[in-house]
Amino acid sequence: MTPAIAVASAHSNIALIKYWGKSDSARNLPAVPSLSLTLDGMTTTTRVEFDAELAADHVELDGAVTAGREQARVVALLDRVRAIRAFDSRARVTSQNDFPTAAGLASSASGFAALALAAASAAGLSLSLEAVSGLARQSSASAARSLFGGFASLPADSECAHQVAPEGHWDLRLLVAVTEEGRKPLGSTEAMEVTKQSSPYYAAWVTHAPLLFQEAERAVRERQFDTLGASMEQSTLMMHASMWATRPAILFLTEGTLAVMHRVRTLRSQGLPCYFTIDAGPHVKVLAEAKHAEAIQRELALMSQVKRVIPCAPGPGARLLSNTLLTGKALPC
Ligand code: 2P0
Repeated sequence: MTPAIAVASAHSNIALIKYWGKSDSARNLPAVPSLSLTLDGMTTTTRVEFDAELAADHVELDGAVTAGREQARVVALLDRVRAIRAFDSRARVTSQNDFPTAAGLASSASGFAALALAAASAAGLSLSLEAVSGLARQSSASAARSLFGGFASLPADSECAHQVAPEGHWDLRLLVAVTEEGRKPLGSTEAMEVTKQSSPYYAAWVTHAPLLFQEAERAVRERQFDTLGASMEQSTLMMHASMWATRPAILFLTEGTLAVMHRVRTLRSQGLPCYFTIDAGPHVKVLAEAKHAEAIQRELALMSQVKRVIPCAPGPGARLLSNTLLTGKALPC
C-alpha cells in the first residue's frame, strides 16, 4: 500500500434521547435507540499517517503521548482499519480538541468520529458515511452519531447511525451550563455496565426507551418543541434513575446540577420554553429555540452554580480536511 496521510474533523454531539447500556458488550451494540444533536462548537481535528517504517503506533492527544487504555482504544480502531484493508503499517496519530477535555465535556464522540474518518481515508478505503459510523461505533457508540450533521439516530442493536434531519432543519440551541471543572469520577462504559448488571430499573429503562425515541424522532421531524423537550427530560431522568438504583448508587448529579434543573423548570413556568438533559457528568445542557436562547443563557449565567455557559447551534457532520498521498497528490474530498 502507498503510505498516506488524512486529516478529518468532527463535532461532538449530545443525546436528546439517551443511549445507556449495551445489548452486546463485545461488539459494542446499544441496547436502546438514541437520538442526538450534532453541535457546531466542540471540534476534534485528527491527522492519521500510515508509515511502513514505523515499529509501533504513536498517538498524541492534545499534545500529550497516550498510554494505557486511551492508547489501546485508538490502536483497536486502527487495527480494524488495517484488517479491512489487509495491510500492516503502523500509524502516527495526532488529535486536537478545541475545547478542554478536563472539563468533563464529551470528547470521545467527536474524537472517535474524526479518527475513524481520517484512518479509513489514510488507508485508502472508500467507505460510505454509514460504514465509517460503524467503525466509530465499535470504539464508542455515541461517536457513531457524530459522522452526521444535525439530528442523528442510532437504533438499538444497530451497527451504524443515520441522519434524521440536517443542521438547517430546525434553529435550536443547546446551552451547555458548566457546573464543575475537572474530570468525572466514573467513565460511561463502566457506569452503564454496572447499571445493566445491578439496577432493578434497567429492564424498565430498556422497555420504555424505544417509546421515548419514537416520540422524539417524530417531534424533530415535525418541529414540535414541547414534545421533544418533554421526551428529552424523561429520557435523561430515566437514565439517571436507573443508575441511582445500583448498589452502590452511581450519582453524576451534584447540587449544582439539581439547582440548574430546577431553574429550567422555573423559567419554563414563567414563559421561557426550555428543557434540560444531563449526561454522565454534572453539567446541564439546556435546549431552547434560537429566538429564546439569549434570554435563557443570561438567566443561567446569573446562577452561582454555573461557571460558564457555552451556547451551541446545530452543527455539520464529520468531514475530510485533506487526504494526501505521500506522492504529493491531493485527493478531492
Ligand atoms: C449518549 N452517553 O447517548 C450517552 C448518554 C453518556 C450519557 O454515549 O461505552 O462513550 O464507548 O459506547 O458512547 C457516553 O458513552 O460509551 C454516552 P461507549 P460512550 O451520548
